[in-house]
Amino acid sequence: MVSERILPELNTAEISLDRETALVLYEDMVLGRFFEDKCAEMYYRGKMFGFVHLYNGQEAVSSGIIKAMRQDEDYVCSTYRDHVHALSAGVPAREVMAELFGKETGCSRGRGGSMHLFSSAHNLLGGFAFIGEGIPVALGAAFQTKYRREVLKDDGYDQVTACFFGDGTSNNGQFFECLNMAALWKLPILFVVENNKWAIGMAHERATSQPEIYKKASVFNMVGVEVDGMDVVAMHKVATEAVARARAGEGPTLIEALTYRFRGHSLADPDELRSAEEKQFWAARDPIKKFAAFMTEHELASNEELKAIDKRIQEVIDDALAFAESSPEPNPEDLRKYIFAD
Ligand SMILES: Cc1ncc(C[n+]2csc(CCOP(=O)(O)OP(=O)(O)O)c2C)c(N)n1
Ligand SMILES: [Mg+2]
Repeated sequence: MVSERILPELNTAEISLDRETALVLYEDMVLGRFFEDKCAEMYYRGKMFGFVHLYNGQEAVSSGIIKAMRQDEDYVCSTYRDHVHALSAGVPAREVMAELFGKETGCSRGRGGSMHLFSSAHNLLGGFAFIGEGIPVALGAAFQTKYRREVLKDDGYDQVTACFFGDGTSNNGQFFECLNMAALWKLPILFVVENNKWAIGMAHERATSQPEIYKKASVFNMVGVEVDGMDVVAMHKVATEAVARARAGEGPTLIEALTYRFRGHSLADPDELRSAEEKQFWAARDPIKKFAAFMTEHELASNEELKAIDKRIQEVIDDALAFAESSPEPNPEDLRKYIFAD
């Protein structure tokens, strides 16, 4: 029997989730899942190239956090596992898919690919191939918000930044340096660690002296919380509280989401290091199935309504694929375009 670190079930009697929010969360998680499944299909059919890191299993983290924020106003900073964060932040599936095909219509004009999604329109600060690279960038976004508000006295700036990264990345120096600065300056930022137990083939407990990452917040006098990353209701609740704290000028939060990736590290990974038992344990906690059951149980939606959403989202994905495939390649004459700001 595997012994897994999980949290007690959320007491749903304490939760009041309205139908509108629930539908947003469900739809966003399904969008993420179907998008990634389509990527896997395209990759294995030889139509998509390069490194592709999928997010299956972790959807509750992206949807729960980002849907508690203001779309296009707040900032989202991702990693190389960035497709679903981009979708939750409002980047159209067409633009994300086209980017993965290296097309001119992609959100990074086809120059970035899977690990470098970017959208100024949706305040997506980027996907980053180097681990921990996004943390100082997110810190900078949070700093400029606070600087404009408090030093330049512009009340229009009250944005919150969400910075996502993995358990393995939390052992890197940027994590500690940026936590210190964020706490010192009370920056409006959420550090969201997606603890999926593995950093490629390195088990989390083998790589860190204190596996309970949220506890690392305390040495910086920061709020640290652990949350069930397979439960979108729990994620959304924690995110709503952290966003309110950040927006009120009360500073950052370190959120450790206990989650799991259902596929290998990347689509090139044969995924032979994790035991079948462990994979089965987490597969049984599928966040989408769990939330679908929650919604029907609490009469937030019927099974038929959920099926209709699934069908509609599949059409969005099919449309995104057709768009990506029929879009033009970047013009070789534009090779030097977008290297520097105009
Ligand atoms: C600075 C740097 N060092 C090493 C790597 C190689 N690398 C790519 S992913 C990864 C593991 C990251 O694991 P984690 O932070 O847990 O994120 P996950 O892949 O689980 O989402 C490493 C070491 C890298 N990309 N950048
Ligand atoms: Mg990890």
